[in-house]
Amino acid sequence: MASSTDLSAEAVVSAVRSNLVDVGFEVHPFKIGWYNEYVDKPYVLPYDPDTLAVLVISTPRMFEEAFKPFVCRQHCEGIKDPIDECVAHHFKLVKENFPAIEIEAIHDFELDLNRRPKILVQTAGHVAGAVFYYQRKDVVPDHWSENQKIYGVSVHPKYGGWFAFRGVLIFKTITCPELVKTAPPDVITDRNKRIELLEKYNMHWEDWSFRDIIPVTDKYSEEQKVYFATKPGERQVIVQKIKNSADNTSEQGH
Ligand code: B12
Repeated sequence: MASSTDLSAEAVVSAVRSNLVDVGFEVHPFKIGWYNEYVDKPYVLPYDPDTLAVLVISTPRMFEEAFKPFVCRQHCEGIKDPIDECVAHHFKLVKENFPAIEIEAIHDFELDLNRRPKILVQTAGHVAGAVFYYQRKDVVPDHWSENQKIYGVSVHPKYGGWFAFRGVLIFKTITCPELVKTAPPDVITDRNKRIELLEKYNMHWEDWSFRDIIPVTDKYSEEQKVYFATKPGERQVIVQKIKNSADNTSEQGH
């Protein structure tokens, strides 16, 4: 267990990785200053620019390796969102690993008092060098009418759109002046392809097609797709099925 504040940033990141990678997450360090350079004032995080933060992403494996074991251990009735609770559980385990360090964990779904997201995970993913964030301004010359709102979307080099941002952990007392910034892989360089990506994400996101904009090494299982396509209030049935099939498997094993 890591317990001292004089831990190096490198040691912290490698300990966080060993907590999270085996259960299907990716961990990407960045400096708070890199993030703050891009975002507008209301989103600026109030820390020294060299403060260490890590972005946490869930890969397609997270459903099998973290979520299913989590729901099988828990009484999920009454839990607001089992995926969010599962991620919160794993963030808590990371925090417990560093009792001497003050850590702020910000989930992707958290809002501030003005109902703005507390963290813009796509920008964090870009500055961490993990996933390129394609925005309207990356299509030059512009393609849409002035009053049309086009939301940006991040594309993972291995999983395309088959991943989710889960949040950021900020290690308040750890600075990492030596961390080197790397550019995220620009996997969609062609203007027409960027237009296709942004239109699929903005206009047809429900058909999942934006997620396959590049060839991928792994994607969500059918069961995982069904889970995410189900309205949050109706997901309990699927959770129950996962629990039942785990019970059956363990009975067969005895
Ligand atoms: C609010 C929200 C929505 C809203 C509004 C969307 C929006 N982008 O504003 C609605 C409800 C419409 C929505 C819908 C969806 N969403 Co949504 N949503 C969010 C949420 C919670 C906040 C986004 C937000 O408000 N951003 C604020 C604006 C102002 O940020 P911005 O446009 O990026 O602007 C900043 C950057 O431009 C930056 N900046 C400036 N210059 C530069 C330069 C560079 C180089 C960089 C990197 C940055 C940068 O500064 C600006 C801020 O000052 C995020 C999670 C999160 N916490 O970020 C998920 C998120 C964007 N949603 C996501 C998804 C998947 C969806 C849906 C497909 C539904 C779903 N959950 O399955 C749909 C698809 C969109 C659609 N067609 O409707 C994913 C996207 C994943 C990805 N691959 O990119 C996210 C990241 C959630 C997650 N946990 O993974 N969403």
